[in-house]
Amino acid sequence: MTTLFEKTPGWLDWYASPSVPAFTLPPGAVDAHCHVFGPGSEFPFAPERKYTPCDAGKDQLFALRDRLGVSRNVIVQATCHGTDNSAMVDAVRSAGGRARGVATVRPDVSEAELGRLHEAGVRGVRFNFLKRLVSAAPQDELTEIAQKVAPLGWHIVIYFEAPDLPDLEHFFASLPTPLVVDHMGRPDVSQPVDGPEFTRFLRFVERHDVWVKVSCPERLSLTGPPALDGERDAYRDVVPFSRRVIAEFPDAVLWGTDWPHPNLTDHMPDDGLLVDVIPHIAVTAEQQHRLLAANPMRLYWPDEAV
Ligand code: 0GY
Repeated sequence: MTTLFEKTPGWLDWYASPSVPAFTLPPGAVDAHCHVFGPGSEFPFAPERKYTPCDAGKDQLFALRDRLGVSRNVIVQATCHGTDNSAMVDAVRSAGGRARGVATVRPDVSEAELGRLHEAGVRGVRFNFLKRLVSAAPQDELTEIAQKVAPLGWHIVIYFEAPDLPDLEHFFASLPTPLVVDHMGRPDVSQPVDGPEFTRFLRFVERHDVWVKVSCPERLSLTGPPALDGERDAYRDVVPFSRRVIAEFPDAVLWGTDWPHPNLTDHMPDDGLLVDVIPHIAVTAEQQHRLLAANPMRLYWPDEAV
């Protein structure tokens, strides 16, 4: 039976014809944060989801990968699929070793299931603290999950907003795995880059030795994409934040497109433009190599680290 889903009203679909970036990605570049949505007819969206997206399947993701000049993907379970990881796992398995996955699991997940996910290429789980995306899971349940995945050498991806860090930091510090923060901990970029909120985040990164994705300028920006057609200097207000993280922690940063960009409401980014932000935030060839290739390879493909 084909399942038909109606998109959340106002849903913005991914950008159909992204430009070819002006910036050439270095060899072996990894898009370390992207998702697949369905397709819903094959991989139905979860009943508990907070949004219903458009379809954005593995073939479309791989086409984007090739168009941008990306070599590998890390596919992060999207909340619209709940704890059913089958669309993500199918995409990872189909990538012929060129993808890894980050799953969402329940505390009662079995060792056998974790073993299957590992064999498919999953290397982490995601804990999401955004109330608009998930119903809050009790911390003891998350701790149970963390204890189950730690022996596999997995990490935990944490997604939270900057004002919530003070309440969450103690819990994060208790987790027994490496941590990877989505979207720089979602700073408010109208605040100064050396203001108290972002400085607190950077000291958290330093204290706990966490990885940071310098992703999602399109989600964080207040100035938005370029106003002029043909202008490629996008999301300027986010640049100082990303640049500071990369300068302070060049060996702990990752980059990703966030394709197909769930829940954007004012515009859908041209993924080619997102690539063109990179030389503004990683300003030397050495920083670019670490951000795009050396760091993600060390975390997700340690046997092939470059
Ligand atoms: C992101 C951000 C968002 C959504 C999800 O899994 C998701 O639904 O990650 C968001 O709405 O901020 O990382 O893609």
